[in-house]
Amino acid sequence: KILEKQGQQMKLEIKLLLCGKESSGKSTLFRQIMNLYDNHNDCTAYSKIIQTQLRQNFVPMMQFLSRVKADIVDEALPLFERFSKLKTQEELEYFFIIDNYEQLTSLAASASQFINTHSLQSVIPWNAIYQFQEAPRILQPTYEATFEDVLNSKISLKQTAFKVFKQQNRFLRFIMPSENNIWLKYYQDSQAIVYVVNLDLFDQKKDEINLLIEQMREFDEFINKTEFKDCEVILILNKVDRLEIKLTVTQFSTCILDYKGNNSFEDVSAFIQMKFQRLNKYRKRNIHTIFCNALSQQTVGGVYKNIVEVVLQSEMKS
Ligand SMILES: Nc1nc2c(ncn2[C@@H]2O[C@H](COP(=O)(O)OP(=O)(O)OP(=O)(O)O)[C@@H](O)[C@H]2O)c(=O)[nH]1
Ligand SMILES: [Mg+2]
Repeated sequence: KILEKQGQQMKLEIKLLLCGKESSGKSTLFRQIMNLYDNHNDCTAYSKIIQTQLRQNFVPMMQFLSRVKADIVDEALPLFERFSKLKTQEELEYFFIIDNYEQLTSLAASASQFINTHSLQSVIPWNAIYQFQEAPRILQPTYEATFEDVLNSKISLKQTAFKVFKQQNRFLRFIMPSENNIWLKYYQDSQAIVYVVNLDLFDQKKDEINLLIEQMREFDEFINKTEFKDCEVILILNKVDRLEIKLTVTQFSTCILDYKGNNSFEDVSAFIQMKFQRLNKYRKRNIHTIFCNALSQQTVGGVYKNIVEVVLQSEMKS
């Protein structure tokens, strides 16, 4: 009977692949969806990890601030000389949580303020800024991570690669393909690909290649595999909040050389959307584009509804 039930569920199941470059926001998106539709919440388990991330960010943050000649660093130098001499995990913990709590939290506050007043939000990773702003809370010995903290930190999902959501008598199964492709056989009969792109990378390069262009190339290569020719493709252009902030200080056309338009968010985002859409090699299926800020619960709620609509409609067609 159980087997029969499982068999029926398999037939009612819709497989979605959740893909995209590392740090594009797959886990964040997934966490939000779980929180909205599955009441899933495991935040306090991450308290220690988040504290450790913040401690580890202190030194690079100070090095960065000293490069941009922030005077708050001078005051902090004696503190960091002592810090660099620490060796064991206990020493570190003691240093951060008990010994220098007052000094470190006031330093974090000055650093956050400096970042804001000098419009440096676009050059520092978002999770570092967030944790610095929240330092007085995070550095407390009794700190318990909130959902907000987990979303805004860089924490991978471990065991959730096969999460199923029930939707109008159907089951949506989200699958995150692993890098070494051992699941390739399993995910070949997927109905949809949810592909997450990190817009925050448009002004960055690796080996002389712009990282937005690089994501277009990877997207092209992935979605145009023959085994996916009948798959719906849902393209999530994520981190729009970062794109918007960066466009206030960076000219898009200096990063993407074939862009000839103005620097408004509307024109730039329309251009990016058009570039990705054009990569579709199979006319029979569509690329559905959704702009997203995965940190916003409301936005992700809309994105999820959109995804459900696309897959259920494509089911009716076939
Ligand atoms: N500002 C901003 N940050 C985001 C957004 N989505 C995700 N992030 C942040 O980006 C970082 C990476 O997000 P993850 O969800 O861990 O990325 P991932 O795709 O799962 O990365 P891997 O597991 O390494 O493949 C985290 O620090 C998130 O807080 C967004 O829309 N806006
Ligand atoms: Mg992840």
